[in-house]
Amino acid sequence: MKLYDLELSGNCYKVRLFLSLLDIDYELVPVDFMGKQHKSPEFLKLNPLGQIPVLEDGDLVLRDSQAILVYLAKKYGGEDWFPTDAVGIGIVTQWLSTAANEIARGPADARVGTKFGFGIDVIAAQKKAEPILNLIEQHLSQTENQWLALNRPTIADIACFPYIALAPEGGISLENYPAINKWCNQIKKLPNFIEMPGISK
Ligand SMILES: N[C@@H](CCC(=O)N[C@@H](CS)C(=O)NCC(=O)O)C(=O)O
Repeated sequence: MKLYDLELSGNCYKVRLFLSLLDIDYELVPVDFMGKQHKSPEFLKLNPLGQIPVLEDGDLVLRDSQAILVYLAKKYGGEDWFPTDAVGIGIVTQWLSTAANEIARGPADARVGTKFGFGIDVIAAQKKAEPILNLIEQHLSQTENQWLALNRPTIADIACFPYIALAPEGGISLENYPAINKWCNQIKKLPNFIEMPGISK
């Protein structure tokens, strides 16, 4: 199995983290992002969107970090990380969508704009981050929600964690979010947790 990867990318990190939690061996293929390797003709054959991460597993080539988490969970993680019942699938998937939309447009964009530029409106992204951080804080403040979904670690947590934990790099303080901080620390205690620049144990 091969993962086309960028160390500083939260989307790539969520896949690296999950591969580590599942204790799966794989080959890491670093992509020269600054050199625009992800827009090269060879890379566009793997992902016509020109984005990383991309996972190759045998004949399968898969783009999108959420899709990759689903694939890995189903193929290698049994029922634990992504259940098969309708309610479980619905509840976990609503958080995968939140990761791909509200978290991507809020804290993730604020970080990209602050750290890398790329013409992003950082103030607008910081404003968008507020309601989703408040929603997650409220959700995790309830005793029955120690985790985002099903009161246990699932790929919902893995999908949402990186760009929430990296929010301070986008100028968004997490100081007033005690339940989010507690949740981040729980994730950091999972067996085989790995770090990335900006997220340490
Ligand atoms: N929905 C995709 C988004 C992937 C994405 O935006 N990746 C960034 C790096 S973190 C990228 O490759 N950006 C280059 C571009 O969009 O042109 C995912 O979750 O994997």
